[in-house]
Formats: sequence, structure tokens, C-alpha cells
Amino acid sequence: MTALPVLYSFRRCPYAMRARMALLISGTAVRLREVVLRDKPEEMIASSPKATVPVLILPDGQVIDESLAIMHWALGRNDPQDWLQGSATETELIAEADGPFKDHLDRYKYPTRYENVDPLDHRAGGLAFLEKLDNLLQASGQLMGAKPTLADHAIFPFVRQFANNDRSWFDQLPLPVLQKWLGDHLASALFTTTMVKYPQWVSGDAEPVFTLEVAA
Ligand SMILES: N[C@@H](CCC(=O)N[C@@H](CS)C(=O)NCC(=O)O)C(=O)O
Repeated sequence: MTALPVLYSFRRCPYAMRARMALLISGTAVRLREVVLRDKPEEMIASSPKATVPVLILPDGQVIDESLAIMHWALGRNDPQDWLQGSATETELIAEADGPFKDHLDRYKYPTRYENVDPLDHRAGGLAFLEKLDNLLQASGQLMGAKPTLADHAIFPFVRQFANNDRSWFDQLPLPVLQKWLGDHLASALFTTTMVKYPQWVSGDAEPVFTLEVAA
């Protein structure tokens, strides 16, 4: 039996979601270890002391512990839907989502974790990024053109989280193209499989093999 990579993941983490989507679409089967963040397995911390999910351990022992790096690794092996475009614009957009937009998201969602934070200021800051995305989507349907690429899959899990913080506020925004883009990605077979539930992995448990076929 060929050894499969091991993925430490947490179902509701947007970073882990995007890594799982890239692994699935690339046809890379992994053994999934579902992590509970307040009870991380020692094996994961030993492999990646920064202790964030996702973490991918390759059969040769190599550790990839950044979600974008996992996406690039998986798509570098196999990219059947041409997600890897690699334009500077795409890289910058993902960096804006992971940087300033994520900062707004955290302060909008968890204002009490920060000092002197008004969540509505950060909702407005996040909205400016959503408007930018909406403009891009109006031009061609997906962020980088007519077909979804790395950018769409790297970014929509964070837009999902932002939207879910106050769904009725999000739903009444005059951004129908963005709302449809999010809704279509959330309804896709890829995302449905990405969100299949697994019990917490405990040392010694056999790991489920995670592939696109699991929801078929
Ligand atoms: N830059 C990392 C960020 C990953 C990250 O922050 N994941 C969160 C969960 S969504 C985490 O593991 N946090 C650690 C904790 O809550 O203990 C990546 O892209 O993989």
C-alpha cells in the first residue's frame, strides 16, 4: 500500500478549507486527522510547533504548514481545472484577503478579543474589500476571469465567515454578483465534500482517506 500524506485539519477553519479544496481537486488522497483546536494532538505540534491548521505531512516526512503552500503543492502535482494562473494581481488579491480583510473579519467577529475596537468600523472596512471583489466579479463572473482559480478558492471561505457573522445584514447588501458567487461556491460539490464531518482524531485512531469520492 502506498503511504498517503497526512493532513491535520479543522473542518470550520477557512485556511484548512482552502487546503482541503486544493487537495480534493488535485486528486491527492490524504489521511485526515480532524483536530479540535483546544486539544491539538501532540504529533501535530511535534511536526509543526507553530501549531496552526492545516498541516500536511508528506510520506517522506516533509512538513507543509501554510495553507497557501499546501494549495500550491497540491496543484503543482495536478491542476485539472487550471486554478494556477500565477498573476501578480491574483497574488496581491489573496494577500489583501489574508492581511487587511482578515484583520477586519477578526475584529468584526471577535471584537472583545481586542482593545478599543468597534466592530462596525471593521464591518465597514471589510465591506470595502467585498465591494472590490464584487467589481471584479461583475467584469467576468469569477475573480480572475470566467473560470474560478486559486484566488476564488483561497478567498471565498473568508467571505463566507464574514457573511455568516450577520447573515441578514450581508443578504441585504446591494452586491448581488458577490452574493451569487459566494452562494454558488458554497453549493458546489467540491465545497460539500470539503465540509464532510469527521470525528476528532485521537492518537492511534485509523484516519479516514479524504478524496473527492467520499461524498459521491
Ligand atoms: N497562515 C496560516 C494560518 C492558519 C491558522 O491561523 N489557522 C487557525 C485556525 S482557522 C489556527 O490553527 N489557529 C490556532 C489556534 O487557534 O490555536 C495558514 O495559512 O495556514
